[in-house]
Amino acid sequence: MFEKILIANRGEIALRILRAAKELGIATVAVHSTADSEAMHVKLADESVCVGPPPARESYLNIPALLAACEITGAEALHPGYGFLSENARFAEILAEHHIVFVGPKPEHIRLMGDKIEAKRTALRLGIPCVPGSAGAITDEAEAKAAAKELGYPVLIKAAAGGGGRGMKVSFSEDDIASALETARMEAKSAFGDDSVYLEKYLEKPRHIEVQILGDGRGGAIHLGERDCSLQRRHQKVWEEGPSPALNESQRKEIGEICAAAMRELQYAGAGTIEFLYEDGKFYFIEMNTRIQVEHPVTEMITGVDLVNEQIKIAAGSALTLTQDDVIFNGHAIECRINAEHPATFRPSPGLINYYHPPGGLGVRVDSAVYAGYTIPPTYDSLVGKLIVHGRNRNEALMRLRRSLDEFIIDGIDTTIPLFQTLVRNSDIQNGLYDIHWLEKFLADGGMDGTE
Ligand code: MV4
Repeated sequence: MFEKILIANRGEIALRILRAAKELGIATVAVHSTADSEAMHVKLADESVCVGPPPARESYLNIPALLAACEITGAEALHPGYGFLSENARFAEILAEHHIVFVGPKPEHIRLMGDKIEAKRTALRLGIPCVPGSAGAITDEAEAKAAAKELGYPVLIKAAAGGGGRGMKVSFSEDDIASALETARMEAKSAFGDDSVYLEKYLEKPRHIEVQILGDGRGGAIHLGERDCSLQRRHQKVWEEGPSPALNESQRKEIGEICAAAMRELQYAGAGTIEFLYEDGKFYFIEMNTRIQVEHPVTEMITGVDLVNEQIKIAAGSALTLTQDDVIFNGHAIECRINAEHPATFRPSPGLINYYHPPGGLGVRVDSAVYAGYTIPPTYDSLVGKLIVHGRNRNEALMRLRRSLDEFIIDGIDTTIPLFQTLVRNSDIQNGLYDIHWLEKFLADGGMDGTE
């Protein structure tokens, strides 16, 4: 096992990684920008290194500074968390060249899944069901028209370098496909520097369901069930839960086993998430994330498996010690992403937290790096913390969520807690009846009016 690990991240995920490292007896190195000198991850780490000024590009994304921090402290491994450099294949290669272990998949798999056309081609080859679409990149209008005619409208044009919804355009008929293609290419070029696009049948009312997997890089792989992340706003997940209210036991087992078998074939190493759209009882692969995700605690609560601990052991070269039969699904978990934003307008609200009182009790987990007296800088994302509740069934989890939200006090800034207090009392949410458009419709219909 490693003796020392560097955590190339900030906020709640830096703390999450620190906790896993400490439990494994590994010394921790925090890195931080000058905006984060007072951050909790810096206070809790054994050592810390300042890697640059506030902009992420000059600090948390500053590869030479991170290499120097490893060198100075003697860290043998680096955990990237999520965001920042977590899905940068070149960074993983550079670390390897410097004999530092990247806690994550092989660079070839990061690169493969970063190209959405290649990812889909691979998924098809591995027997994962995909959204019907063009076989590869679409280069001109004639090709787009032919593919769309074959699929039937509406179709969706997506950026090969995309993900997260940027560079996506729906086309409803032959009349608008040329302009959709043009716009998608332009957006893809400016967002990713790559104007390659592909085409898919547009699914109108799907849910977003993702399968958590772990692979050991030598042909061992298991799945840890699914999370339903349909409740989102502007491609930002808001509420995640597992198991999905839409699936039954046999569907869960079937899609999980397909994913695990694919990862064994790929010899995938580390934690990964295979994302699907789910509509009318069928799964459609859209992309794969090759990192630990924000919502990983949902899976930890229902399986009892420490995913970050597993990531570190795999990176150190261990074979998986868990078998599929060791993964026992227990009850239901819900995560709410609490942001420093106004609950109705979503206007960012950085600033000083005067008073902080997190909820507790049975089945309640709070992953956060804030404290009373801490000032949230305006520089990074607005996640203040995650409230995760667990119950023996979905109803118990909902009851626990309701009372935890009512207990949670964060004074001095606006947070999205009131949004969740409204959602947990909504009958569609209580009945699990929602798709990827539900939350935006709810907000547009004035669901949070009166909170302004
Ligand atoms: C789709 C889709 C409908 N049909 N693909 C958005 C982000 C990107 N990762 C994939 N996305 C979508 N792909 C087809 N063929 C609808 C979306 C989509 C979406 C997906 C998941 C969660 C929220 C979403 C919100 C809007 C659109």
